[in-house]
Amino acid sequence: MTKIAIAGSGAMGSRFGYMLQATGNSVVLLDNWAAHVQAINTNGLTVNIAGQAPLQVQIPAALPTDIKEIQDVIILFTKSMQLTNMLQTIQPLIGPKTKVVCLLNGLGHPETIERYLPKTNIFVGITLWTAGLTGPGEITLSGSGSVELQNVAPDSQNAAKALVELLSAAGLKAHYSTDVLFSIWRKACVNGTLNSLCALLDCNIAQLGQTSQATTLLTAIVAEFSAVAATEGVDLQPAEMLAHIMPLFNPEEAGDHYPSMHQDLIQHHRPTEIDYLNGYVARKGTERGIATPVNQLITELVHTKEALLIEK
Ligand code: NAD
Ligand code: AOT
Repeated sequence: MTKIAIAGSGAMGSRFGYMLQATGNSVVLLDNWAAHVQAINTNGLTVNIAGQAPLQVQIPAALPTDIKEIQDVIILFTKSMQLTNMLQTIQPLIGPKTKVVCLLNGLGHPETIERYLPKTNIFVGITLWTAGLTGPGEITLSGSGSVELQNVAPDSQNAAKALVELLSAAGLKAHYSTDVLFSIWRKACVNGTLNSLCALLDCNIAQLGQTSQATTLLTAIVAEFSAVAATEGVDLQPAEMLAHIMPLFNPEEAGDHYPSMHQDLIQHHRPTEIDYLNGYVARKGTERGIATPVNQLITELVHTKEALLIEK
């Protein structure tokens, strides 16, 4: 039985924790939202799946400061801006053999995690699963997804493959990636176009796609992502990237979806992950002498909207 802590158990962390416990692992959900932790411990995690009666799943939850036992595996699932704080808090749970997995959206997370543990124990990737947090102790799940994962240190390939097995055994459809940095950049570019524009323009993905300006906007953002990705050895071809994003406008794909940045900023007046998407490209571009005016402006506009909407 693998001992797994989910560090950040909002929508996605709860989904992964629920699926991993269901296949016989020992899972604890860690989260800083006290009402959420209390609701899970009192009533179980409520899991809503379309067409099924809600499940009440008994699964232990705790504040990150309340657990001190060394874990076999820790899966990080905070929002990007909460990652450093979570890594600091969970230090007592990390032993010399603890494997730490990061599937957050956004750029720069491996470098952040490397400040807290050796590269040999760090595994990064992306996931196409989704989830919603409907209230304290309650998640809503729909659709299917997958995970791509790779080791950061070259000699940790076997450990990465064992993690892929662990996730796949739980139905999470994990795959070992041989170029996860490319996948991370490609997903960040999807989020850096669709999430930021839909949040700023208050629309869903299909509505953005119906505007005559969409192609111009996407082309300008993607060109800068591509130029900065190249400085990290990632070949993000602008034409291929646009060909990857455009089909998502279709309601059969992701058209009906309001991206998570729209949900965070416009619907719930919460801080966004902009500094790890367009903000990362703007910052690294400036540091490396690459012009990134479009991503700089988008980052400033999202921060301005945060200042207008988020109560201090
Ligand atoms: P989330 O917003 O559900 O949870 C993140 C944290 O915010 C949790 O600690 C949660 O408890 C806290 N939180 C949420 N609502 C709160 C409230 N009302 N009061 C107090 N605290 C609250 O985050 P998520 O959607 O699970 O995302 C985690 C990471 O996974 C992010 O990097 C995200 O971009 C990425 N991701 C999300 C999805 C998705 O469908 N949700 C899909 C792929 C990747
Ligand atoms: C998305 N959306 O990742 C994913 O909402 O953060 C998000 C997100 C895949 C395709 C289109 C949109």
